[in-house]
Amino acid sequence: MSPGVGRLHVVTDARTGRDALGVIARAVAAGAPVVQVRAKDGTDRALYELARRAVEICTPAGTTCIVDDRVDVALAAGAAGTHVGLEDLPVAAVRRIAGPGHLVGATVRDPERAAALVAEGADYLGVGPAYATETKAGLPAPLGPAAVGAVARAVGVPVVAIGGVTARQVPELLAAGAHGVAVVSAISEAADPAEATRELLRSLAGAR
Ligand code: TZP
Ligand code: MG
Repeated sequence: MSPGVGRLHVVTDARTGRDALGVIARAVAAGAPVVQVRAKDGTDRALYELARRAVEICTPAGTTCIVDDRVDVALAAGAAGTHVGLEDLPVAAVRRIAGPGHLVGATVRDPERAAALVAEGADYLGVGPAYATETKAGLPAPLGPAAVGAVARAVGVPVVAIGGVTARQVPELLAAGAHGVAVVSAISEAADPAEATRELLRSLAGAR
C-alpha cells in the first residue's frame, strides 16, 4: 500500500471545540490526499461519529482517511488506515487486527527503531516534531530536517515530517528525503483552510 501514501496529511486539531469536520471538508475539496482524524478528549462514540463522517467526506473525493491511535475505530468507521505512536498499540498488533489491506502508519524519531517498525508492518512513518510546535504538549526538542532524512534513508517506506510544518519548510524537508508532510495548524488555524491546503500542495509539487 505504501506507494499510494499521499504527500500531504491533514491532521485534525485534537483540542476540543475545533471544527474538525469543517476543516476536513475544505481541505478535501482543495485536493488533500490524506486526512488523519485525531481527537483525544471525547468519548469513543464521539470519535467513531467523527471518523465515520470524515470517511463520508473523504471517500467520494478519493482521499485516504486515517484514524489516529485507534484501529478499532478506524475499522468500524470504514477508514483506510490507522496511525499509531510510541504509546499506542504496537504496529504488529495493529497489523494483526486490521489485516494486510489496511494502511498502517507509525510515529518514530530514530533510524534504528524505524527499520523495526517497518519490519512489524508499517506502511509509512511519521517523524516529528520536525520543528517547534504548540499544537501538541510533551514533545521532545525539534528534530530538524536532518533527523527526518536519517529516518528516510533507513527505510524503504515513505516518511512524513510532522510538527511546525508550513509550506515554507516543505522544500528543505523534501530535500532531506521526506516523502511528504503532516500538518495541523498550517491548515486548521488558517483563515482559509482550502487555500492553505492548495499552498501546501503547490509547495510539495514544486519542491520535487
Ligand atoms: N505529533 C508530532 S508534532 C504534532 C503531532 C501530532 C503536532 C503537529 O501540529 P502542527 O500544528 O502542524 O505543528
Ligand atoms: Mg497516538
